[in-house]
Amino acid sequence: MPSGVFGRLREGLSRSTQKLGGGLSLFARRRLDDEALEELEELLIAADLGVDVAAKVIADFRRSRFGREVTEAEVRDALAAEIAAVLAPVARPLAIDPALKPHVVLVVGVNGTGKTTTIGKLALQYRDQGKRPLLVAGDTFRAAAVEQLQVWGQRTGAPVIAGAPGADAAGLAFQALTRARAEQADVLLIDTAGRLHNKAALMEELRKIIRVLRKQDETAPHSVLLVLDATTGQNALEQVRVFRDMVEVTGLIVTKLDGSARGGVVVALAEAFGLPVYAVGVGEQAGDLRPFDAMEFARGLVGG
Ligand SMILES: Nc1nc2c(ncn2[C@@H]2O[C@H](COP(=O)(O)OP(=O)(O)OP(=O)(O)O)[C@@H](O)[C@H]2O)c(=O)[nH]1
Ligand SMILES: [Mg+2]
Repeated sequence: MPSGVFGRLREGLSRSTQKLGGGLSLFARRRLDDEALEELEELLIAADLGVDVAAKVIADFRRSRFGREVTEAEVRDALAAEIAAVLAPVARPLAIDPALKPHVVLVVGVNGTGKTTTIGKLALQYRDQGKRPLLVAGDTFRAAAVEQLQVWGQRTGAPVIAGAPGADAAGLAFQALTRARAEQADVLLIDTAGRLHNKAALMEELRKIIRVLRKQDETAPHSVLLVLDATTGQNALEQVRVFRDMVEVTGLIVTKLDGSARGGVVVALAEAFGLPVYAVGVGEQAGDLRPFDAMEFARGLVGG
């Protein structure tokens, strides 16, 4: 039984692998002909890697190994290397600029993807690094959302700025930035609502938050972090498109990779958008946010 966050990522990815891995075992000592390559391509697509990545990998295999007899290990190794090459350029942590007091991070994403939880996890990491984060409960519509962030504040020792239920999120963000500047906080993490069923209203709210932040600091927000839930599979790609139309997304955090059978979607995201993957979520606890490592992830995905 794998333990710890490494184990959980591997375990989560191993579910993706079962789709891929079961099929890959068919490649034991098999000649890579057209039929085999076609099967392999279908496997990659079924594992959520996306049509483009699948086509690219197959083209490479065709060039380098066509007609040869390959072992399962050889296919896995080659596949891991191909996937790691797609992932490597996007494996970039969220760099907090120490010259900014504060570095403003706006956190966006669809309902339930893990925005609030991710803010809590980030707050813990910053506290552990000796930084001073400040959290803003910008999802003001639900009292439960405010309370949830307050619990994370207590857990991590990070102050939380919250308003009355129904308070104006932009006004709250403005106040929070004033306080963060006065207190020389290192990071201001702004939680937001993810009500995508009213896209126009959400876009207006996010844009208003950004507008008022810029009244105090025209370079804010310094990062716009889109949180995606890996279990939604290919739908995550559509969410990136929608949010990129609303705000200037600077990077992604992909959550729920501990329980997901769809880790392959991270590869599709990397290929489609090239946005940095700042970190990955592998559980519900404060310590369950991991740096994104291209080779480790690729290995986990192909298994073996
Ligand atoms: N297994 C697992 N669960 C997670 C992870 N991240 C978040 N969750 C859970 O997903 C659920 C939703 O997380 P939230 O942080 O409330 O998501 P949110 O985006 O803030 O949701 P809204 O505020 O409703 O928009 C919670 O039950 C979290 O504990 C993760 O990496 N792995
Ligand atoms: Mg939330």
